[in-house]
Amino acid sequence: MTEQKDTICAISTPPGVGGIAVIRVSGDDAIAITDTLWRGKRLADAASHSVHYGSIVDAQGDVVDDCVAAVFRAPKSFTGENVVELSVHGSVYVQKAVVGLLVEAGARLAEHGEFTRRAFAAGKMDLAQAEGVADLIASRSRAAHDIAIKQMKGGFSRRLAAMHDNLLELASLLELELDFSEEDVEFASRQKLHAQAVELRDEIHRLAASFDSGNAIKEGIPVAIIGPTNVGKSSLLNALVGDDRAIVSDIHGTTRDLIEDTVNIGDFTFRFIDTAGIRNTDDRIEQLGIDRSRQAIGRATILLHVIDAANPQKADWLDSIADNQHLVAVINKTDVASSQQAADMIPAGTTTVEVSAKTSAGIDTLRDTLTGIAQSLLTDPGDIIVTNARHRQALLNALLPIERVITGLTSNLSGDFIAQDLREVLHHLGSITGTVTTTEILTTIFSRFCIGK
Ligand SMILES: Nc1nc2c(ncn2[C@@H]2O[C@H](COP(=O)(O)OP(=O)(O)OP(=O)(O)O)[C@@H](O)[C@H]2O)c(=O)[nH]1
Ligand SMILES: [Mg+2]
Repeated sequence: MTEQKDTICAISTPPGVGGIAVIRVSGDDAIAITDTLWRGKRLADAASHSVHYGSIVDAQGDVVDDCVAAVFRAPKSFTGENVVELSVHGSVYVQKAVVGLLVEAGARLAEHGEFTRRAFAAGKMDLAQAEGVADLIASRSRAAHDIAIKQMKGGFSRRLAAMHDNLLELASLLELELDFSEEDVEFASRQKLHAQAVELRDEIHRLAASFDSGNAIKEGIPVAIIGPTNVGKSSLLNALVGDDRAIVSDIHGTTRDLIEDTVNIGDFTFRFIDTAGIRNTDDRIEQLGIDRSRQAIGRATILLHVIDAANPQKADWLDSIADNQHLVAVINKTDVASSQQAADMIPAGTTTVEVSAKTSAGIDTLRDTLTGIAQSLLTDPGDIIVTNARHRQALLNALLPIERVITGLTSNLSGDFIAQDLREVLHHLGSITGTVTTTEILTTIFSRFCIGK
């Protein structure tokens, strides 16, 4: 794979006006190109990792802005190439003018994620770490940030490397067995190899399964607010997000469609989904809304089952809840009615919170209950959690051949067949960190990054 080595430039700070904007230049000629529009101490003479005050001038020699240039020389830079970072005043005009001058001087506008792609090509980080950088930039909560920074710092990559080593050891033990097969000597006990393969399979399985929680933490944990009409679901959404997000009225069937809002509580981002009240209806539009409510049940990590204390009713959808979903019964309107009758209808063992969406009584307790559940999604806070769909797919792809390895070892299959399956496992795990990859895969991954990253 050949990576282009031309010099690229881009505005690395967000679009719009700010106090300062950073323009990044990277490539063999980054320093020489910047020097052509630089007035101040020649950057070509500057040491690596040094900062300089000077001006940017246009073709006529007129000053566009005063700025600070930071110089990083290859290979000790983010991309491994010569890099100049210009901190200019954050005017949109200045930012565009400086980029325009850099392009006139021979740089090219960077594509999405091109700086990080070059860092990957230079071996500064592997693919999983590069994706961690993107997740870190996108993180909105402490929990999402913690997972991203662990990935960026190589936590996941180290775990994969350990698995890679174990697989190689398995393969080499099998090869030994093959080399001496004529002599009828068994070098590695198949039982031991089997135990090792099972351990690897369980690890791959655990990592793949952690995606559901990981993705929920990254994107916002989906919490569906479900119940009959008029129980106060929309009022509860408004109380939880602290805003008049959904229309509230005493008319049954007010909410017709899913209404979502995202809010941070504690270390987590939650995505609340208010739904149409479930009841029998002849109204076609309302029925379409109720169908969506039932679909929302299937997609939620947490279900808030809202019950009206003054008018508790049985729910027909409780049976459809999956094992990995968390149910919380929320008895609402406790400001006007006793919760006793409602509590009697809730299946034993269900987490129950009594609230009044109207007065906000109990809402803090409900928030605590939600963060408690979110915390439990991180089974072991120190453990690796997969948040990237590409990584999960690669892990699932690796599960099939590792299962074949296990069956092969129990059924005394010849070592060379097993070794072939082992290689396939290695291939899929390697695709996560990018030891095996193609230009198309790289282009797809980095196109999701922002320009200037
Ligand atoms: N007293 C009291 N009234 C409440 C409370 N919560 C909601 N209400 C009232 O109950 C009625 C229904 O509230 P909504 O939030 O619209 O109920 P909903 O479950 O979203 O109803 P649908 O959208 O029709 O399914 C409104 O008149 C609210 O003011 C509460 O805690 N106490
Ligand atoms: Mg409603």
